[in-house]
Amino acid sequence: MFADKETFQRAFVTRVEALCGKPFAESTVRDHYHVLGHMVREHISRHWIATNERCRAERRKQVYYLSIEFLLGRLLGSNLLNLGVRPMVEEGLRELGIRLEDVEECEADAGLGNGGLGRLAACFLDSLATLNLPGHGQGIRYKHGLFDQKIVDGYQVELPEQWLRNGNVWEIRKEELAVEVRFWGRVEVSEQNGRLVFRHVDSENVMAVPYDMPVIGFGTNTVNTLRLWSAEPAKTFPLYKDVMQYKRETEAISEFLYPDDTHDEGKLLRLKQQYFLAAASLGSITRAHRRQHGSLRRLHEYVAIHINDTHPALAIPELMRILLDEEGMSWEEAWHITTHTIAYTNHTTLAEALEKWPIRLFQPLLPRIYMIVEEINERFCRELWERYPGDWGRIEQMAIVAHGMVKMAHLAVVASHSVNGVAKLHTDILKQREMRLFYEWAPHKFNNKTNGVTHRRWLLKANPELSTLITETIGPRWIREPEALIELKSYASDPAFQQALAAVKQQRKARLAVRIYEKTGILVDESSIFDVQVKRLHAYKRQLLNVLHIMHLYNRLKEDSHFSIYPRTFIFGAKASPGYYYAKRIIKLIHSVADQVNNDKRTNEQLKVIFLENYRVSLAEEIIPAADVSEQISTASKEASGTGNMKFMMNGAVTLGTLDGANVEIAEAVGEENMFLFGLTADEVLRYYEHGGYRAHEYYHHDKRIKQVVDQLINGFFPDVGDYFEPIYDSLLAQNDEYFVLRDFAAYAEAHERVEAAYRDPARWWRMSAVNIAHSGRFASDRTVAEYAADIWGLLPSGERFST
Ligand code: DL6
Repeated sequence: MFADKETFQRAFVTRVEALCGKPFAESTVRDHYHVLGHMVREHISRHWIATNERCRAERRKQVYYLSIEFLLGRLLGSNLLNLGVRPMVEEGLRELGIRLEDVEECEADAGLGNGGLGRLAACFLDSLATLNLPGHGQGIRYKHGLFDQKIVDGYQVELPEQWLRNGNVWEIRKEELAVEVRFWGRVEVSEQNGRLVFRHVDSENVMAVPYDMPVIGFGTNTVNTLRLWSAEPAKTFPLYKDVMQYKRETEAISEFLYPDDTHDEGKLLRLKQQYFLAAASLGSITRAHRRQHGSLRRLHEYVAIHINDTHPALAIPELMRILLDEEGMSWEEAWHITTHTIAYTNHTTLAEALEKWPIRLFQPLLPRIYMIVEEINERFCRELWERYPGDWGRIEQMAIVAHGMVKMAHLAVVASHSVNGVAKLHTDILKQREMRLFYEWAPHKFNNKTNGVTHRRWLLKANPELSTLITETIGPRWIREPEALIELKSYASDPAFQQALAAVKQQRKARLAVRIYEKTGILVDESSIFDVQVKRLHAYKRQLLNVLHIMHLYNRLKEDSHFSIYPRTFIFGAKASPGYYYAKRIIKLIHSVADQVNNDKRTNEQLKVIFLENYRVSLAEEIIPAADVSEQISTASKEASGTGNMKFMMNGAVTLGTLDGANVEIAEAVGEENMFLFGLTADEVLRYYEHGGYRAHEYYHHDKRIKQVVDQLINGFFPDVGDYFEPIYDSLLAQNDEYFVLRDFAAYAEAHERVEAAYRDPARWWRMSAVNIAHSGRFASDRTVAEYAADIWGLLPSGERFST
């Protein structure tokens, strides 16, 4: 049906009428979206079935990537692109009077994630299929993804997200493959033939129903599966509970991504979600394996299970439970299989993000699982005792269960054969600091896999203008082999190429300017420098540093009539977690500064501040291609890797950043002269944390620029906010500026001056931009996934690649 334009058009029109029950002339753009989605699904169904059969027939090893988040975004455009039919469909629709762009806009973003971790999972799925690797995602089919953000008077308001409102054309419900998941109850222990037998009784059961979505590779016949689990009432209701309450509690498990966990009820729900994902995934993985191989004795030879951060770490005791209680294996055999199957990625060193569960919640909810965790802990502590006799301190620090808590990262390290960080610096920090004792205990487990992003979505799809220019310049090889982008380097100083690159950027800036006007009513200068910081709102990411610097520019423009700057448009996009009140205050601050700056005649021709609400994947695809400057300004040592930094460089933005996360490797690749680096290094920051010596007050008192902007937070400069910014002020002074905003302020301001000087020199600027694109191939997720496959999972590719 996608063989050629005419066949496509005929099939499309016939299906619109058949599926929508109305004449083609009366069909709506939503009808077109649904029909096109169905056509894609129908088209790939043969390959989808064949991929599964091939894996079975060839008895190949497969990886299951368990993740609490999959931030997929929209799928129609990327599916058409991966099938190689997008231009043909676009033209076919155009002739029928339909704009593909409008059809794509109909699709809700599948926002089943919060930020980098979830988007990384989505990039990995794309790369796995494209590399013909048998790799499947397993996650939760949240009814509501990450909240929709509305800004009201500058304040964030959260609304429930509704991605399933109009159905999901990509999914297939597979009720027959449901898995029963057990909570609560108690464990009965008996003895049979000299063995202890454990039975989980009086449990409250939940049905995990899978919805499968195809993951289509680019130019291949591989179609992998993303399986999302939905929680539904089991066939047998608990007798002791009100039926409606049971139904509500059950459905709540897959209702929201990240329920508020500031109280016990929310914590319990999160823990339920985590076990639900682990048990449903393991149930289906082991069932399929048993069916094919008769037992689970060689599971680790055919199956790799990757846990994306610690959220799915309950897969460890769940696999042990299956092997011990259902398969009747000895502890030693079960442990061997489990530890050779599971691998773990750490995505953060932030203490507050390292998960711990109180035993008082864990044990009653998951009684058998808790017993297994305790046993793992006891055996591990015994091993440590033999290795480090008498070193109680060390054992206490490494224990999995301690001080009334279950420490999920410890469990994940102990039971995995591989532990990886997501950028060189991050892995080094894990090894030398956060997980030093574990590294000393088992150095062979630790390895680095620097993140990557799929250049198909983030360049080929998001930026067709730049993609065309690249292909015209170096040919199409980069599409298959992103590292071939390096060939662009020889054009970096070529005036004709630079001019074309500048023209492409201009085109995208103009398009974003229109979007900004539509969304905010604010006109921005398309020839100004588009300086962008889009990412989750978090203190360590330092949106505050950016906004304080804007306040400083404003102050200077106001005070010194001779001072002028190259016009700048500062663009922000960020969601703050609903319970993260400090972050919400920063959002309000950005809006207050924007109001001041954008409405002041003295400044608003040189300075504009834009906040684009509801930042999400589809919005990122519009913003990133239009960026000149990519703000990656986290406190060094805090950002595990970052992936936005990679998407921006791929689109020719130049990074203004600290030597943090993958910025370090970007700098190694492009050379420091092709970035604007500033600020404390990770070593310096960590030294301050360890030895003290930083006094924010000194920076406040000695730099009058700093004093002025910090005072403005509380001195009535923003008249309508009362004392709303006082906690920000206090974080900088009373709490001694944990993220070194004031310490890095001067260096940041100076780096901005370097940005301006470079931008005023177009030959230099466009060379920098081109060099960044040329080196971005190394940061494609195809490279990352190939490394995971070879070093961690032991997977081999199979399937065909087509010429595209
Ligand atoms: O690895 C993906 C992504 C990294 O690029 C970010 O640097 C890191 O912050 C993020 N980690 C998380 C986990 N929780 N926290 N914070 O989202 O992972």
